[in-house]
Amino acid sequence: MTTTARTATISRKTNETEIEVYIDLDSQPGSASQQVINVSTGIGFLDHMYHALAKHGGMSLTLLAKGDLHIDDHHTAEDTAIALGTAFKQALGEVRGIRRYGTGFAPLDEALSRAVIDICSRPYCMTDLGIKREKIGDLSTEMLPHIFYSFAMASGCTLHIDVLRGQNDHHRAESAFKALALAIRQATERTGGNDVPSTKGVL
Ligand SMILES: [Mn+2]
Repeated sequence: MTTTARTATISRKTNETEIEVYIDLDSQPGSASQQVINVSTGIGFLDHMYHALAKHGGMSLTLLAKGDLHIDDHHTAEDTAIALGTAFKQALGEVRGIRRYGTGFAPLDEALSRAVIDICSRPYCMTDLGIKREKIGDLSTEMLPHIFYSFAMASGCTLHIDVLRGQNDHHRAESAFKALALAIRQATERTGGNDVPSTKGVL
């Protein structure tokens, strides 16, 4: 059975940010496509999170952003999440022949997160991250739930992301992104069939 490449290239430019994204959903170790990750948003901790998402999600990802960081990190964090969600949706194409649901649990030392995704064209996002610090590096922690929300809205996925425990806020955030990566990897896995995974017959 031949499989089509699941890749997308997005350019997104506003007065606040200029973003280029290339994504390949099928760069798991052992696949024909070598995994290449190049993330540069101008916000170091955000780069670290997107890099972890791509790495453990089995994706290749180029995400280059130039945002109005002289104002603050808000537009850059939000718009990169929108661009990433848009590219993810475009790369997946019609929701057909994939598992649709995915669950990921990722520990990072004392922290443990759970992410559940439904690739369903019904965008929704619930998060409980329990992060106390105002910033991690140059990223405002209030942007963390907003990044997941923006990704969910743009990709058309339902997300539930909970940090179940953890003392260190860097660990809490990173385990949440890694859990989402594992959930995405499971949900996007090809079933080998070509059915639409819904009783409605369309997603
Ligand atoms: Mn880290």
